[in-house]
Amino acid sequence: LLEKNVKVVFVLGGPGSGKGTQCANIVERFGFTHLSAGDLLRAEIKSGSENGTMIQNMIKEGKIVPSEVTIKLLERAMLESENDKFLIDGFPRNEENRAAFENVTGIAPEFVLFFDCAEEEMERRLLNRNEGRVDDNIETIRKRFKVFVESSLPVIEHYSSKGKVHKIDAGKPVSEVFENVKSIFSSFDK
Ligand code: UP5
Ligand code: MG
Repeated sequence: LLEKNVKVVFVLGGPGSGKGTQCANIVERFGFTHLSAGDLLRAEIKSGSENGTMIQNMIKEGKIVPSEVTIKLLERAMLESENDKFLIDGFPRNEENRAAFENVTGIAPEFVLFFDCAEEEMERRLLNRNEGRVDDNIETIRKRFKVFVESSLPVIEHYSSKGKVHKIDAGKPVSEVFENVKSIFSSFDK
């Protein structure tokens, strides 16, 4: 991976803050490859992997899957890709994820996007999504919010202290959020 000279942007924010939605726009406009850690874990469940049941149980409880599992999936996806720039969406989710990724891959992110959104708005979005996700019910949503505040916000604070975080108001309509996202990527590309 180091030989590929890979560039990584972490896309972070609470459940339903719009990470996946905005990543799709960034891919189209800026040529990144989108790697959603949650999507990779859900694909791993579907593939019938030996870890599938464990992953499914953790997602249902809103808990964070052991980092070696997630990192392996991310590494594999980056190695298989022809691209050299990646949006890593929804990872790292805790300090252990963060340290393990940096140790195992040797990669530090170029910067971090933080989609900041009120819980009431995120809850509304998740309850309206209707994609059949096992974690889109009010009990699990509450657990996901708690894990986000307790475990994931410290990761954002870590990168913030290094001056790497671009915080975006994600409570606005999709197109307005993307205007702000665009200005960050445009100045980065130069
Ligand atoms: N929507 C989006 N933007 C909108 C806007 N500006 N205005 C109005 N509506 C908007 O959006 C959610 C919904 O809102 C959609 O219907 C969308 O149309 C609408 P989306 O873009 O999907 O938001 P996103 O932030 O991607 O929400 P998601 O639910 O995917 O976030 P999570 O972080 O909760 O989910 P993820 O898939 O990353 O993780 C799921 C679980 O997997 C975790 O809880 C955990 O158990 C496990 N996991 C790990 O263990 N480790 C990992 O590294 C990653 C995941
Ligand atoms: Mg998502």
